Amino acid sequence: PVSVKLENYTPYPFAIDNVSLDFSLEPEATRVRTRMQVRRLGPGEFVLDGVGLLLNSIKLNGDELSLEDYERDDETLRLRSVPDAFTFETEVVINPAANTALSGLYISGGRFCSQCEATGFRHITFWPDRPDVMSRFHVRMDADKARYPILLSNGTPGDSGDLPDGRHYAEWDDPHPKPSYLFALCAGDYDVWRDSFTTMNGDHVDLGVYVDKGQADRAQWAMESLKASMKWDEERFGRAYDLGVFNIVAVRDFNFGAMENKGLNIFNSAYVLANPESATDADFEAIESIVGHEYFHNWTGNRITCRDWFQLCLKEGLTVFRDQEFSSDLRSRPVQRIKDVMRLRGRQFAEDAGPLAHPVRPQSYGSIDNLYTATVYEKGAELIRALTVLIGDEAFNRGMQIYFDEFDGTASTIEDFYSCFEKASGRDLSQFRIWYAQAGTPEVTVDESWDEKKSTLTIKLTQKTPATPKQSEKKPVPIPLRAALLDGRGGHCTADGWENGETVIILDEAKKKVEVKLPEGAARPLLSINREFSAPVRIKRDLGTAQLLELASAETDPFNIWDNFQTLSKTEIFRLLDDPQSPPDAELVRAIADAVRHNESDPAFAALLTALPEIGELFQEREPVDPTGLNEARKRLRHALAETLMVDASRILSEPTPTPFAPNAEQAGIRALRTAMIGLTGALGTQDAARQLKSLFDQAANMTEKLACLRSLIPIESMERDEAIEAFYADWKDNPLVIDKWFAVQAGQGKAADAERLSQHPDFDLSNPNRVRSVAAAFAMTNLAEFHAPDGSGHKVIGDIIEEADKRNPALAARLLTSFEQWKKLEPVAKASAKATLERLRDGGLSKNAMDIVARALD
Ligand code: B3K
Ligand code: ZN
Repeated sequence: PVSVKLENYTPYPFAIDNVSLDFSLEPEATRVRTRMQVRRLGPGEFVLDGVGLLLNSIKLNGDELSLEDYERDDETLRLRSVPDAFTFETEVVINPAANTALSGLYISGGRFCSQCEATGFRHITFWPDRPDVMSRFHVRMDADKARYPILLSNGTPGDSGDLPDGRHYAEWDDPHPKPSYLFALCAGDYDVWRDSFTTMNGDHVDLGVYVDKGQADRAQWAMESLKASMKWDEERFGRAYDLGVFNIVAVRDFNFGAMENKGLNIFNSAYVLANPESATDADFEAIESIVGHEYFHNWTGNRITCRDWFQLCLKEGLTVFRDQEFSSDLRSRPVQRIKDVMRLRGRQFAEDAGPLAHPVRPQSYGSIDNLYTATVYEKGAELIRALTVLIGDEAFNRGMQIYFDEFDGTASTIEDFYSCFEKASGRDLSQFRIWYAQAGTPEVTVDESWDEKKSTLTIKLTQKTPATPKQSEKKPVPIPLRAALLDGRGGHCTADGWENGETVIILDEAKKKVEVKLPEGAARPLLSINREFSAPVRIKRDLGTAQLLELASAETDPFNIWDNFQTLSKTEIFRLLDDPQSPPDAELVRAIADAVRHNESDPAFAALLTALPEIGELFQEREPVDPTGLNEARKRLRHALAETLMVDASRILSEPTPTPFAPNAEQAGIRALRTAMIGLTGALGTQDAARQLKSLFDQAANMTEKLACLRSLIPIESMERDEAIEAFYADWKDNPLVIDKWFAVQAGQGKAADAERLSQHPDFDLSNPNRVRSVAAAFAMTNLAEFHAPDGSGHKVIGDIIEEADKRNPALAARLLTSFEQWKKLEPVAKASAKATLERLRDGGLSKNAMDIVARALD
């Protein structure tokens, strides 16, 4: 497979200052006329991207070109010689109704919508489809007025009016130069939830959330989230919105979460629509965070965009960092941090440890769609966070302002971005940038010794990044570790250079020794390290259970309190795996239960304490790994925890759930603890538990608890389970987002046969990514023991779905294929089955996107 290389970047030799697009919308034959003003910047041919376009005409300075004037292949249009300044016009015809890949202009629910990042625009018209060509877009479209009464594009509306034959037209103008990947068009019949916002500069902005007919009230939370985002970016980063209109359109068929098109964000309806009856707290939280994320892109992504796709983390890592901060400010910072780290460890650490590992800024890629990874997003965000620890908040904030001032209106690079923080901090950050070039998760070993006589604690730190594909040699990176000296009584010990007993240790060499002198006669302090998870590393510390329990009770950082229990649980699960006859450690179980009780006043945090590490995380610590055995071991520990907490669970669940429902953090926290108790009840696995869960299911006043009951019931074979599955479907069959959840809980908790059965269900729909993911991703990415079952049944069912999905939607299939990323670690039987499945897929013929993943996985 051919790959694109960062080192081959060359600037585009032309500027296109202005472009007019004229769409005549028809589902099967949309005519697109493009007229651009072109100006030469340097030597080179005039080459445009264009894929699947039926070309009607080309004009240069008004003159029609003939076949010998240009060259065309499947992907480009090339003119060898052109004047230094000219007008270029094309007319093409495209077929949105046949666009099942959902990239470019397509139809969802009978309405037109578009998705252009990264390379969708070339499916709409001929254009230099690369992020460093920025133009002012003027859009005109016409369509049948009855079927498509609302016509939307980027920027602000201009002229509109009626046309003969029941058609009408509208114009949109976007004054901000932008790359083609931010272009958007939507046309159809929608209901709108409207509101407005006044910026800190006093500018009025009309806001609209466009949804399916009859669902306007379900757009309210997205609107609240949008206004909160606009306000937060003003307060935290001094960034105001820059157009008179901001619209969000919800579509059912969408390849990922949402898209930050200038002034016209397009969202997967799963991240827009919510009401108290049908949405869970996780839904409300995700909507808030994704609306924020896309809005924050207006400054980090749109006004300052990427020079090329290698710089993707420049907008994505930074914008994830911004949305995490937004959620932390709106909700609970420690709880947010724990959730972000769970996601990082579950997805990014796994990616970093397998055949798909790549640097946050890679040197090459095979298929750009496959670069939208946990590494670019989540590790990219962690690097920004580590930077804030390294240079301090003040220098970081100054650096951000320099970035906004200096690079506004440009297509930038990681080097540009870091130059701002070098200016702000006065430090050389070249070593920090190694983080961007090196794949793999650094492992930090922490070794302490205490010299009683000298009252000195010696901390020995070493770092090592494991080899990753095509990168065997690794350099040390600067690792900022927040640290504290704990006194064991809930406070800190003071020492030289440790203000309030806290400091940041920068481990920037392979080895480092830190000596901490405490006052004479001081008792040995306990070391708390990587507080708040200040650096995205794995910490290795040779501490026994007793020492870890002591540390957990002395901790003052909520993140580390949680993390100590994670470490303890991990060790215990591995012990149970190796010794299947031995009972779970009663002392550990009691300690977790006590911590849960102790933190009941912060129920969201207490709920997280009940969560044992997921199989996906445990996977990373063993090779070869036996997922079935791991799952059994984990279940035994969970069962013991459930028994210990049952009295508490009964008490907590007998209290009334908060009413009236509000999606705020406070109520969500209470429901999170209730949900955790529902989960533990399910972990008992008895018929009695099934009866209890069914009665909670019947009474549940909100979707969070109802779904938790259903999820917990699924693994317990019982009449109650079957009734709940049926009742839930009957109640919600007309709401596709809720039915997605119904599919997902069954696939996520069931066997391969269940996933197979669900994929044959009449409501399973290969052309809808949400529905496909609700079975395939829920099974393959959250139900690892069943997916990797040694008989190969899990691999087969997912392989079959991927094979079918790939024929229509390569981006979707490629994403699902990443579920195989850990196959090389599997025990021999499951490993052979995974390999055979990948080979079968490869040999059967795959799309370029899917082949890119399979080839790298098998390499
Ligand atoms: N920028 C888009 C992701 C586009 C994915 C293209 N394959 C959404 C986001 O990250 O905000
Ligand atoms: Zn993004």
